[in-house]
Amino acid sequence: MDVVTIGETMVLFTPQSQGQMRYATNFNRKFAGAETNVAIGLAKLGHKAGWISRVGNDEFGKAMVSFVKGEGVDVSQVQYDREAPTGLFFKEIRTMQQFRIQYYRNGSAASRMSKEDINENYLKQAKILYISGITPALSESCYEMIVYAAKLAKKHGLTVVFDPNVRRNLWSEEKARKVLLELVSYSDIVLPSVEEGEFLFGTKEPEEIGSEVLKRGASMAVIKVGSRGAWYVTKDKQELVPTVQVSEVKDPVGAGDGFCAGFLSGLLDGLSVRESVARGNLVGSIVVQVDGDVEGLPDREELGLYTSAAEDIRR
Ligand code: KDG
Repeated sequence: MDVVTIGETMVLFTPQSQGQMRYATNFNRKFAGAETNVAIGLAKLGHKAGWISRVGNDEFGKAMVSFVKGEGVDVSQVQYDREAPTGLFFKEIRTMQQFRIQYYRNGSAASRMSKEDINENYLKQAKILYISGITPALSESCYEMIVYAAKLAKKHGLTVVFDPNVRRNLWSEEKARKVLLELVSYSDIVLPSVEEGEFLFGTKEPEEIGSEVLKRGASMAVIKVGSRGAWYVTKDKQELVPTVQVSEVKDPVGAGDGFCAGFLSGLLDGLSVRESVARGNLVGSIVVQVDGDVEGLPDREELGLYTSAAEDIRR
């Protein structure tokens, strides 16, 4: 396994109309969750990715596991929970610039995950553990599980990659900051957006965010600066890697996950940090041009196509 990830994936309902959700009567049903977005992105690029989670023993849970498996991700560590349902969320599209997320995930199957869901033998054969700041916000047992998994990963020499993914609707700011900073201290690579950097460290400057991350023991920070691209900061070097400009953003949700998949794919392929960040930028820019979190994630062949000729038409 190249990358193992742990987290909740939900059924995503997107209204077919724009405006307040109260007027929406028709929805598209998809699946999304930061961790599987990354795992699917990696699998589509030809890497081996595995997902640890719990889903409800319901129709949505079964469809979700089939979907994620169909995208090429190993789901052997996903448990069906008979006591709790699969979580849901809705993406309200007010305008093309304004999206609102409404969760229905309290008490979901995934929120009942605990240390017992982590199989040490499974985890230890991976190269990278990818975790996000969403999972510890789901419950106390999920928090304990993530800390346990990060420590196990360190013990077995995996690279721990952490995206803070601040979700203010899931917990208080105070608790979020405390736990996310704790998780930074267990990580080798931290991937915050500039807004998340400000939330954690009180500065908007990518260089300062990077140095705060490195001070806590990580070897690298990559700070996503929206349409400008991403800054990477290591002990020896730091620079901005500009991104490709897109003419139309259809759905910005999932861009950071696409970035992460592309970036980790680059590292797994042995590219330089700069080249890996550039691949992350490219994947993120493709994802935002398509509705849905995972539907725009490119496969390896397509990625070659995008890097060689943006206007190419295949007939
Ligand atoms: O990064 C995209 C995620 O935010 C979305 O898929 C939903 O996982 C999700 C969450 O918890 O917000």
